[in-house]
Amino acid sequence: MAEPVIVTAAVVGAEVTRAQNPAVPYTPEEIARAAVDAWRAGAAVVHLHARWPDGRPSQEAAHFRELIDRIRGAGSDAVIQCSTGGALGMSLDERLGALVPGAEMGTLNLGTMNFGDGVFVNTRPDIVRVAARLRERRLVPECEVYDAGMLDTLRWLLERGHLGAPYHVQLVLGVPGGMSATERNLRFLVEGLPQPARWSVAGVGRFQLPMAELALRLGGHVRVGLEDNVFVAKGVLARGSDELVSRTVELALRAGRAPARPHDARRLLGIA
Ligand code: KMH
Ligand code: ZN
Repeated sequence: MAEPVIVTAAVVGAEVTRAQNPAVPYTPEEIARAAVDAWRAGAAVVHLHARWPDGRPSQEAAHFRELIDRIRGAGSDAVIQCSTGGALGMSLDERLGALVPGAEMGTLNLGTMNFGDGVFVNTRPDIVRVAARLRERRLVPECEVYDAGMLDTLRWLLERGHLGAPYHVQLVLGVPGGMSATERNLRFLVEGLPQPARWSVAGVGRFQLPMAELALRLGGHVRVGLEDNVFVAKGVLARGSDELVSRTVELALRAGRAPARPHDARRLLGIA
C-alpha cells in the first residue's frame, strides 16, 4: 500500500493579492476559514501566513494566535505550520513572531535568493538561528528548498548538528529566481536529498497541479493553495485553496494514494 499523501494547503502567503484573485483571504476570520475549508477538502497540514486586515503581510504573534484559535475553534485538527519566511524585507526578528504556542511546525528557508524582483534574505547565521528557535520550541522544521545549493546547506546543517530528525523538505519550484518547475529538476533534487527524507513539492503558478501529479507518482507529498497559484485551470481562477486541494485529492486517488488525515501526517512527520 503506497504511503498516504500529505496535502499541505498554503492558503494566503505574503505576496498574493485580491487583485490577482478576489478569493485571497486577508482578515484572520477569512484566513482561518480558508484553512478550515482546505482541511475539509482533504489537506492535513495548513501552512499559515497572516495579514493585516488591509492585506499587508503580518508576522504579528497576535495574528497567528488568532488564526490558530479560530482554526481549532472550528473543530479542525489540521497540523499547524507557521511561516518564518514572512514577506520580503522583513527582519528575522519580525519573521520569528509567527512561532506561537499551538504551532506544530515552522518553516526553515535554506538560503538567500532573488524572489521575483526582490531578494529573500536567509544568511547562514539566520538559518542557524531559525533552526535553533524551532528546536527550542519543539517544532518540526519544514525545510524550504528553492534551488539545488540549498540541499548542500541542508546537509551542512545536519552535519553540524544544527538540525536533526524529524524534519520535512518542501521543494518549492518555479519561483522566479529559483529552480524552475520541471520534471528533470524535481527528479534531480529528490535524488540529492539526504536519506532518509520525506519530501513534498510546491509548484508555483501553472506548474502547481502538474508538479503535484508528478510528486504523487514519485512517492512525494504535495503543497497547493493560493499562496503559490491562483488558477485551477488555464484562465480559470480558483474559488479558493480548498478547490485546489480537492483537485489534488482527486489526482491522489487516481494515483492510488489516499490523502493523509492529520493524525497520519503527525505520525509521518514525527510530530509528538
Ligand atoms: N513569502 C516568501 C518570501 C515561508 O513561508 O517560509 C517566503 C515564504 C516562505 O513564503
Ligand atoms: Zn509561505
